[in-house]
Amino acid sequence: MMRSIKVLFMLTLAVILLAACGGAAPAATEAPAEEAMEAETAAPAAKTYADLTLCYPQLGAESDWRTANSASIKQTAEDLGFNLIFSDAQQKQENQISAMRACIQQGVDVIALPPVVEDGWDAVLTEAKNAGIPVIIVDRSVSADQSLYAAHIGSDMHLEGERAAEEFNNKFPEGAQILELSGTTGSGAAVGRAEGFRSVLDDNIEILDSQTGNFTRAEALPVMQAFLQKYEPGTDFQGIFIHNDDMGIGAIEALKAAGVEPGDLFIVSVDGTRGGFQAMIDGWFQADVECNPLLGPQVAEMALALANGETIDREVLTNETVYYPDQAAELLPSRQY
Ligand code: GYE
Repeated sequence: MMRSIKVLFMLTLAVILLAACGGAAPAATEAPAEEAMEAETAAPAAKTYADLTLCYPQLGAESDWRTANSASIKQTAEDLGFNLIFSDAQQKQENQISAMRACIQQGVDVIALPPVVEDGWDAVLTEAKNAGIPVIIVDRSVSADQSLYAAHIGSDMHLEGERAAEEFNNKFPEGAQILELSGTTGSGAAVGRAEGFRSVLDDNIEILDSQTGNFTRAEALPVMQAFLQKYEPGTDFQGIFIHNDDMGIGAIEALKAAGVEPGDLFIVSVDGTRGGFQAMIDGWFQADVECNPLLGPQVAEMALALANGETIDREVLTNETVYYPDQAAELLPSRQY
């Protein structure tokens, strides 16, 4: 009896000791090691919007178009629940570049860049590429090699220019002289619109002068005033092609002050903002070529796809039209920007 108690005691002691010394350890550590191996080889779980950080180094706040574009990306971030790093470069490329560098430093998932001008992006795009951060070029284009960015989402600026030219061709079959108030020098929007315009404009329509108003109301006003010092409206020129509605609104101020009446000149603008619609209702613009700023949802969708390594379309163009004064009053209340 005594002996069997002793054996039992010894056995119990052995079990306790074994456990304490880690005798059971091999079995316990082997299992997690196997799991870890499996986790390494299995595909990582797909990212959702909750895991996504998107950097949007906005180029500025120069126009109603831009305000609507910023609002669209911010609203989309709120609706879908991704983390948005937003900045405003005040139309300065160097500010956009530093904002991008800060985002690269932070290791964001994707950068969506609306570039203020076309040239000068190679260095920072290469930095993003080397860091493994895909870049979507939004709105305006860049001249950098396509291998340096993932895709472009935006409008066909060349087509917008062509559409504007068609309005002048239809209005002036006998020819005319016109002025051009162009957008930011070197920007994809201004370059594309100017080229598209010239590629379709009839030979008998002469562009008497072209100056930039940098896409703002404030800068367009003195440019229009200077035009009016040089050229007599109606006599020297019959129309104006204006690269965006905000500059159009600035120009209207100068025209009003000079005693020009709505309809005296044939004015075609671009964007289709509420301000542009009002200018059509008031008789100042005879056509407004649409350029849609509400790109947030498309940008977000592509950013998530890129973050998950999916293949995407390299060029996504926005579907657009031309608006005329006869629809303006009816459509104005439903305009979102
Ligand atoms: O037309 C103008 C804005 O790049 C398409 O920029 C955009 C242009 C737009 O300032 O209003």
